[in-house]
Amino acid sequence: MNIFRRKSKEEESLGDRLPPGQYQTKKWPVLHYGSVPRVEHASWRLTLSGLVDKPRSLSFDELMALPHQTVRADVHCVTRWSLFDSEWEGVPFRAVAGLIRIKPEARFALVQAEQGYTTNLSLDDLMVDEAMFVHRWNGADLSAEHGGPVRLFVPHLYFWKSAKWVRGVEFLAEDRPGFWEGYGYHMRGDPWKEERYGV
Ligand SMILES: Nc1nc2c(c(=O)[nH]1)N[C@H]1C(S)=C(S)[C@@H](COP(=O)(O)O)O[C@H]1N2
Ligand SMILES: [Mo]
Repeated sequence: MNIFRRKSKEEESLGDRLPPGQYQTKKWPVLHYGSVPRVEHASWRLTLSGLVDKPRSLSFDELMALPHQTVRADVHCVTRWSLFDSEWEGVPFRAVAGLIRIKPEARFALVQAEQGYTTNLSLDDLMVDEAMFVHRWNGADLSAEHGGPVRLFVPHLYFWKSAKWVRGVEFLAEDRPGFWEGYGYHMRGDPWKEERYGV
């Protein structure tokens, strides 16, 4: 039997903005493995390690001193919800990477978060304009539930790559699976190609 569901008028008007297999959610879900860690701004640090000339760690104030940007973007969770049109404010990944000398052989990163959550991305995916460390959403401080004080934000990939409660970036020559990738999620995770599972 061939079952399919016709798109509603509203879904059709979303046109090319909804990646294949996704639906739009109006309310922003909270989704993560484990409990919500409470991280104080004063004790938050971001550690840059691996293939760098000198490892370095940044305080929240040091992050705030870097140039900021606000990006209006859609995000897409692999569990099929997509949230459209919110405003994400933070510091471009590139601005943080500019503080250190990344060795030329580094091509990937393993991003580390509280409670052992990790996710892998290529440096090409992290160096795009919209990739950033986000600390505000729709004009308010990012809540703890959504990864505050600071989360990674890479909207062109499935949202599991946008690590909440981010703590570090390890620069690597070879790609290495993170938490979900180790359970079979895709190493890159492009929602437009439906890279949900597999390499
Ligand atoms: N540290 C951490 N970051 C995480 C996750 C997680 O379990 N732990 N889940 C990811 C997944 S699967 C999604 S969809 C988004 C959800 O972010 P939200 O709760 O702000 O919607 O966070 C991502 N970042
Ligand atoms: Mo997700």
